[in-house]
Amino acid sequence: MNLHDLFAIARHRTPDKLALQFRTGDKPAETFSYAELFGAADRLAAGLHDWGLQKGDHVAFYLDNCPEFVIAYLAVIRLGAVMVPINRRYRRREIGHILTDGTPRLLITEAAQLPILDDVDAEAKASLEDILVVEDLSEWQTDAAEFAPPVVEGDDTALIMYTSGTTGRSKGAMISHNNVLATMTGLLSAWAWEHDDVLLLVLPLFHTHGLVVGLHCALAAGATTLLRRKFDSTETVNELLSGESTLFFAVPTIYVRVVDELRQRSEPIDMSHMRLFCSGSAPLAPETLKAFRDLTGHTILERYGMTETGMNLSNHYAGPRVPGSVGAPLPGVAMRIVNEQGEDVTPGEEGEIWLRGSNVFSSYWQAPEKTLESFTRDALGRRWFHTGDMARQDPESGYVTLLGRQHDLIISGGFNIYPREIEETLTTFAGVREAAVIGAPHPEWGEVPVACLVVEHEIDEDEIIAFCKRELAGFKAPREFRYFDELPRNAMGKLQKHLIELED
Ligand code: MCA
Ligand code: AMP
Repeated sequence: MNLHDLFAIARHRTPDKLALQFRTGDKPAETFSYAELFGAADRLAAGLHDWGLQKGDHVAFYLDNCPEFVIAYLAVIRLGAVMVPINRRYRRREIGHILTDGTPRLLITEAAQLPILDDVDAEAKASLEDILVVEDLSEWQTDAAEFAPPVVEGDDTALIMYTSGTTGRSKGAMISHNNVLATMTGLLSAWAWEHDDVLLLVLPLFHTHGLVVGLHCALAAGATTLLRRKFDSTETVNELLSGESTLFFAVPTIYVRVVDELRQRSEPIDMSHMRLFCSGSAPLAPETLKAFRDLTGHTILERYGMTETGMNLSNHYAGPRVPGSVGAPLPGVAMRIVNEQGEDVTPGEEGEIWLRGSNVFSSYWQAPEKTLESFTRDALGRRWFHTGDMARQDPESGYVTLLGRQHDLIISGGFNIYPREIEETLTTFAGVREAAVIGAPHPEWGEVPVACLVVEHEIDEDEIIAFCKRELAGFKAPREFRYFDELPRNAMGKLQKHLIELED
């Protein structure tokens, strides 16, 4: 079974139903029925096939949310080709790495992003044979009447998603059709998706949260997606109050902003038409959950996922929804919590989460050693994926509380920041001898990067910030700089970040 086999159910059962409505700013909404959306995808698949796109080829997407993103994605996976999404906030260095490592033949983007791509080193773009600019999408589409898509199996790769670069360079997690199907079927049942659900989707489609948890589940359920180019707190609250949607998924930063916006409203807040609000990708502060409940009457359902594994744990839809907890394993997900020796801890004790299930990816693209160190085989030969997330499971309820991460990772507004990558960038700036980047708590973003520097002479902070923003996504630029005579290191010379004191 592949993803299209599942989408085909709604496509053929409810061809005239609204599959996708897209709106940005004041422009009129664009709408696509199931027949129109999949018809457009078929025509593009036929055109891409004529261009020479083969099963297994990689296609990079550098796009904000738009209908063309969805159409192109459906076309690419229809051909058994692989989407390699790139975070739209990424810049020269990050884009260069993904293009170099991911070797896409084709890149799909918007005309407005071409200058950013021009800034990327030519060697990084060596594998690219063409760029599809979505404004010209119709020129790439051909008649699909005679088009016969190749056989795509469940084990074929659908996505390569770049993530977790604890070494400074992110790696591509190869996600198969079966992996995505496992997450979708788990969520469709656990969250009681229905065909008359209407999802307001403001999360970016280049990450699992927006793409798999949002778009895929909606298409598989035969539901409607109200896709927005980006999140805007005023527009989102207006839409949530308008009564059109039933589902809303977001990261905690978005809920913090929605709470602020709701507090400024004088009109009555009626969200009785909403069926479910979910949060994930970063810890939802219990205060945010409570404030949102006081304002709307809805208790946000928190869940826990990962790019490599899709969705893992969730609070139960029918309750209880426990503040600060990510709930219990979703259907089909097996979990262990283990100590440093890889032995199961006694329930209630802290340990690392290990997972297995059809949702778990098989390997990292061209990184066999990283793959090997990310899994452990048990006595029965079953592979368990090491999440790096520390947790404790309540012995009675089975609910899990996440306690932090083993690896050096900052999560800001739901985007991952690998300190090593910023450190490497900072030390190429004239005058910076050493750099350590650590996460500082922040009420809106959750965490923000703070740079601890050893400098050879005074540096201009505005200049170093501008330098970082040219090389990397803006959200990775340090929010603060602290200066040290030396950074704490152990006898082996390894940086001891936990010994760095941020207090003045
Ligand atoms: C934008 N900025 C940020 C972030 N986003 N700073 C810190 N952290 C961020 N996440 C900065 C920009 O650099 C810019 O500053 C300024 O904010 C305004 O940028 P803008 O693009 O207008 O920001 P925004 O649209 O308000 O974005 C905030 C956001 C966005 C909507 C919360 O960050 C977002 O969509 N986050 C969701 C990410 C997500 O979907 N994560 C799921 C991945 P300057 O101009 O100075 O540069 S995790 C996943 O998929 C796993 C599987 C899971 O469990 O879900
Ligand atoms: P990513 O690598 O972008 O897929 O991010 C996955 C990581 O996000 C996980 O390993 C967790 O550390 C974190 N994460 C996801 N959901 C939650 C949550 N509900 N609470 C806390 N952390 C989360």
